[in-house]
Amino acid sequence: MKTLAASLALLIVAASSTYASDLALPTGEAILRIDGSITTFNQDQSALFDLAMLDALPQHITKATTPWYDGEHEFSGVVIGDLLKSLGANGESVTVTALNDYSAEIPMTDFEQYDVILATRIDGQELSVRDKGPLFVIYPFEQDETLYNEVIFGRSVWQVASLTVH
Ligand SMILES: Nc1nc2c(c(=O)[nH]1)N[C@H]1C(S)=C(S)[C@@H](COP(=O)(O)O)O[C@H]1N2
Ligand SMILES: [Mo]
Repeated sequence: MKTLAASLALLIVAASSTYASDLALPTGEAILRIDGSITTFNQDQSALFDLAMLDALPQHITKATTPWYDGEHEFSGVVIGDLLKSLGANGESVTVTALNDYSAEIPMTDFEQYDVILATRIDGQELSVRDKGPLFVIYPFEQDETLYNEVIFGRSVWQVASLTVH
């Protein structure tokens, strides 16, 4: 009986440590912090990501003409809705904050309706900080032309540093 109790205790410890390590710590420079109403963390109450961690997730391409670059370009990165779901995000909106402290409030319904990506690349090249990188919120402008408006441009945050779910 003692061994059974010990085994059970071990199982619980093993299960909880598996849970805690669901999201590995970044080994490179952390370029994204997600916090607020999420259930998966790797540092205190936050989920930190480096570029390699984002690259390891399913990638999505949005080919679109945007107000920020001449002509059509291919943006690639993770679908924000998928990323949030994988962290157990639960909320009405997401505050997206940039390196320059610009921030925008994006209703969760946008992520349910559209494959909005957190682009890491334009035409296969990493987005540098001087070129609105390292992360840029890109809506699928070609999928729905009504997205081409000032409200959505305002939610199209470049130089993204963090997402807060609430
Ligand atoms: N990081 C960052 N992203 C931002 C902004 C900003 O000031 N900083 N302005 C937003 C707003 S309000 C709009 S309309 C567009 C403007 O882009 P533009 O200045 O390149 O025309 O970017 C959006 N994304
Ligand atoms: Mo704007």
